Amino acid sequence: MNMHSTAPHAVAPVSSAPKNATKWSIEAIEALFELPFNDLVWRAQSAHRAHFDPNGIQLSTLLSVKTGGCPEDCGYCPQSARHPTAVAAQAILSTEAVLAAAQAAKAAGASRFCMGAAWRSPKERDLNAVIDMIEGVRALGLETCATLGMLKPEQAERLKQSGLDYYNHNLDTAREFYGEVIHTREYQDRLDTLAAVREAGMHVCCGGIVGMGETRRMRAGLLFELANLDPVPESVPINLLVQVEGTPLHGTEALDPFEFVRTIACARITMPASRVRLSAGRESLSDEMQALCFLAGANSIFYGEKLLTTGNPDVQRDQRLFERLGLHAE
Ligand code: SAM
Ligand code: DTB
Ligand code: SF4
Repeated sequence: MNMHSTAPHAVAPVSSAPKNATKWSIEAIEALFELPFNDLVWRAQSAHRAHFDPNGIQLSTLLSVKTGGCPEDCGYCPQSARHPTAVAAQAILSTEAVLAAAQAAKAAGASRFCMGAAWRSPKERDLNAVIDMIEGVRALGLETCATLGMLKPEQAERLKQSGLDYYNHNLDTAREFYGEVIHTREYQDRLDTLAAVREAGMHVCCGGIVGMGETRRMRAGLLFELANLDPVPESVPINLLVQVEGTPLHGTEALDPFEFVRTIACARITMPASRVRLSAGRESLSDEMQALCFLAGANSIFYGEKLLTTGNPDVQRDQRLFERLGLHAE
């Protein structure tokens, strides 16, 4: 078994961004959710096989380059300065520290390195520092991704010029539920950032979180928003809420694990050519549950023992899982 990617790390031109031939309605997505589980997973697996190697999983490693002290109030997030969590605010990391982590991620087999910062949006000085990191990570032969908060068109343009391949900015949830989770920025602000990223010519990584107390219709509503972005995001992270003490969403009733698998399957069917990433929350999932998620069309994971501030399965556990399931990194 080889976690080391053999595929070249060149990123496909943006003109290849998937267009969705099907315009999905919320009702049509809800109807998918309501299918018998076996029928749903079969449809998802069929869509998956039409577009991807069914046993290939893309590996992205995350690093928090600026942790905590965030002015936003996202109800799920341990990094908000407004929530009494154990996460302390830290200064931005040095480029050297970031490159050491990127080198280690590459050696462990990751193909993409994602840098996250707890900002509402980057200031001029922040952006200059991150650009230095991006150039260094790219020089190591890794794909680059960043998630830095809201961007203005000129900031997106500068990131693109520095060689940033992907920008992650999530819609997080359905429009109708959004206002219950986040009060410091609007849904439209997120759409504006996504438009700026697209306009600058970068690949879009955009997904959301489930298990925040939303209804099934709202899960369908999130996928509706994502699948109707034009072009569709190349990368779609589906996060299962990691409940952190001190955050407003700590104590939310846990989602039925099969409903999580259904969400992955619906993402795969509605965005058949996109990478669907089994994202936060993997540490709490059994190997069997993860196998179901891969069967339902997930073909990317966050790889490495930490997400931004919370835990993730360690490399040995993932290597063993890949071995047991005959999966390979790509
Ligand atoms: N501060 C930037 C922003 O929010 O735009 C970038 C980093 S932010 C931590 C990136 C994403 O992580 C959020 O949009 C959310 O989807 C996800 N996230 C944060 N905390 C989470 C949690 N406890 N469980 C699951 N996903 C989480
Ligand atoms: C995404 O959709 N999930 C990642 C990444 N994009 C930046 C972040 C998950 C964060 C989980 C909570 C934490 O570790 O702080
Ligand atoms: Fe800040 Fe991002 Fe966390 Fe929201 S999700 S509080 S913007 S770090």
